[in-house]
Amino acid sequence: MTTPAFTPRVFSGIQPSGGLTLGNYLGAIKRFVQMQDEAYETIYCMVDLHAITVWQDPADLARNTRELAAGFIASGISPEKSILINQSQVPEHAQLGWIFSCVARMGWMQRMTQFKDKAGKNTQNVSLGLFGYPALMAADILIYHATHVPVGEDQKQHLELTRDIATKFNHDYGVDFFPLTEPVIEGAATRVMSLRDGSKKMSKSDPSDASRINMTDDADTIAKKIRKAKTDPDALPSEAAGLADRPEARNLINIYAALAEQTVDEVLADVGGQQFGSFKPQLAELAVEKLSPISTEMARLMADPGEIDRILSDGAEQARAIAAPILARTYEIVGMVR
Ligand code: AQP
Repeated sequence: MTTPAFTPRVFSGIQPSGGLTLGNYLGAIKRFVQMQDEAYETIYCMVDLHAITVWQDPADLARNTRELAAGFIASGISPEKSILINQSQVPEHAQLGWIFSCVARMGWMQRMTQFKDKAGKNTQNVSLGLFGYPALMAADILIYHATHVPVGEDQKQHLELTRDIATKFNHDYGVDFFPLTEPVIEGAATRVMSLRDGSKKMSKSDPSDASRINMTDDADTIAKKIRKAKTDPDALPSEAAGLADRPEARNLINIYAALAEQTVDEVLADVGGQQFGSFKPQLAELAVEKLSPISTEMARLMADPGEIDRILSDGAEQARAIAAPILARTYEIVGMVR
């Protein structure tokens, strides 16, 4: 339970480790936009320090950070309503991250499935940062005493770890200082799957570009990727239960439902009985209708990178006004001489 004394505050971030995908948009950004109009302070972040846990070409990292900021704004996040930052401009994230690295236990980190997925068989050769990433993620959230974090399903375990770190810190130091943050995992597409393999998450770093829809894809590319998306030979069912053993069909229906802001049952009431040959063009049309205004606006914003940098610099100043006193109090609790 979140202690009521904490200001309702939302924090969430996305890595500038490639271009934005439809998965990031439906799983995270759409909810970010809604929450900025609810009763929360909202802070949204390009988590560039997380991105370098795997190799990033410096020029690409800078470009992807600005493009991600453009994607946030083009999707409806307003710098007037939300604080928009890149993580490295607010050094308090990394400072609290170190303290949390000393609170988190090796055994906790070893259970993180995202590390296992990303490291694969290569555990000895990946960066130490990739292993420690969830402690920094906990710091990203708790440096603002954030009470709510909208995320896709894949981040649920990291949010549980964030609560474990807050609990252990509060317990070890005998304080009630960090809130137990609530994950917000909602909507029809909390886990958008690869278009090539319904058992794998759609991901910006998947080597196959055909596996994902990028927010910068043009209409023809979107239509082509959807046309080629893996499916099965059966017609679509009329009820959600009929999707149970059909991951690719379920994924395309979930994407349609999330884009159309309908429930899966509402979508199936319309398209149940159709073959993919007739459903896919409808999905492509809807995806282009929803995404092309965003990609057009992203391109417009990217033409003025100085303006994006100004927004991020203003955001960092506002963010530090919240983060610095929380870090100062943390140091005091821990016993650091100031
Ligand atoms: N496929 C997805 N479905 C639903 N939500 C998703 N998110 C990511 N992929 C999907 C949500 O987007 C937010 C930001 O994720 P991230 O970029 O910080 O890290 P990630 O989850 O590792 O995303 P990627 O695209 O898979 O990045 P790479 O390839 O660099 O690892 C999170 O809220 C996440 O849940």
